[in-house]
Amino acid sequence: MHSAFLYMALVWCGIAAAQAEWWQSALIYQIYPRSFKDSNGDGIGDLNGIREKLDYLKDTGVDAVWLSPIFLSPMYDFGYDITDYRQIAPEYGTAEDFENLLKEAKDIGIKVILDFVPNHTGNESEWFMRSKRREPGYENYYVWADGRPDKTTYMLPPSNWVSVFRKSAWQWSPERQQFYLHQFVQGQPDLNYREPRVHEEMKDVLRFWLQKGVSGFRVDAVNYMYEIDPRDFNRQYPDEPLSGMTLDPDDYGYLNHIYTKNRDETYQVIYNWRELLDEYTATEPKLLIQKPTPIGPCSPLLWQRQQEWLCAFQLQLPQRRGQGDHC
Ligand SMILES: [Ca+2]
Ligand SMILES: [Ca+2]
Repeated sequence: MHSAFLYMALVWCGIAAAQAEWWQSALIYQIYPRSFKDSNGDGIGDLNGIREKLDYLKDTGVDAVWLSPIFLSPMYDFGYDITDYRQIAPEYGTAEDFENLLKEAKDIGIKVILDFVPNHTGNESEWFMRSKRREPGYENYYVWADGRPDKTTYMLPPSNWVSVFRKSAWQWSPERQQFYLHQFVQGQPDLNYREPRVHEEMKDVLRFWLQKGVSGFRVDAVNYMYEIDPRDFNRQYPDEPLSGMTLDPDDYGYLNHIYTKNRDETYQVIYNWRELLDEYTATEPKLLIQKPTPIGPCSPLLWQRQQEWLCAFQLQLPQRRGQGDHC
């Protein structure tokens, strides 16, 4: 999930901490790189364009910039379908351009936060290609399932699950002869967080960017990471119940999403990521933040260690005139 507009988020925290963290008084400005500033005249905003505007951002009072995805992507979903989590999209620049942006931002006291998209990759990802081919070690990187048989040989989707962007959340792979799950667009296969290797891969991604010196991550669609465990349902994915809210079976609101979002297993993953980020706090505490959340349609959360607990803080978003709750 993402918002297509830019906005400023004023971070606040209602818990009295022994020492205030930097984000408790920070002005964080979201930048969608494609539309922010084009530095080379090709019509596409880019990293050098952001770098050129750093002084302006500083003058505006910005303490940190959160960059919407800057990674290699076919752009089926505005860059949230990522082919390679470590590679900069060429239209945005190079790895060196990012290093220069990060350095110059730090030099003038602006922190850089990256978008982190853990629920799915793009379908051009090498991981997905390998998983489609059932390469050893990659077989279970994604949520794969056999189809349900009907009266003919035609295979029906494994369950009635509906994508956030309408129609079945399952897509047939002729190569693998199974369906894969995509909670968002077809080109965004869901990673399988019941596969331990996926956890390690994603932690390596976080380490890669932390070692470069980013100040944290905004986590995308975190409450979609886990689906129900099919081992609890005879190794099948069960249908979700009808919501009664609409008669359109292709509409996401047609079902109550009791098996596809807000699963309790998610919290342990967040704990693990928070621990990982805390290994990189020698120079500054790192930010881990998300929106929207299971507890409300417009309640961004910020996770930090508070003694032994993982605390959630609501952030307050200024609303544009005439606009209701919009995440
Ligand atoms: Ca450009
Ligand atoms: Ca998922």
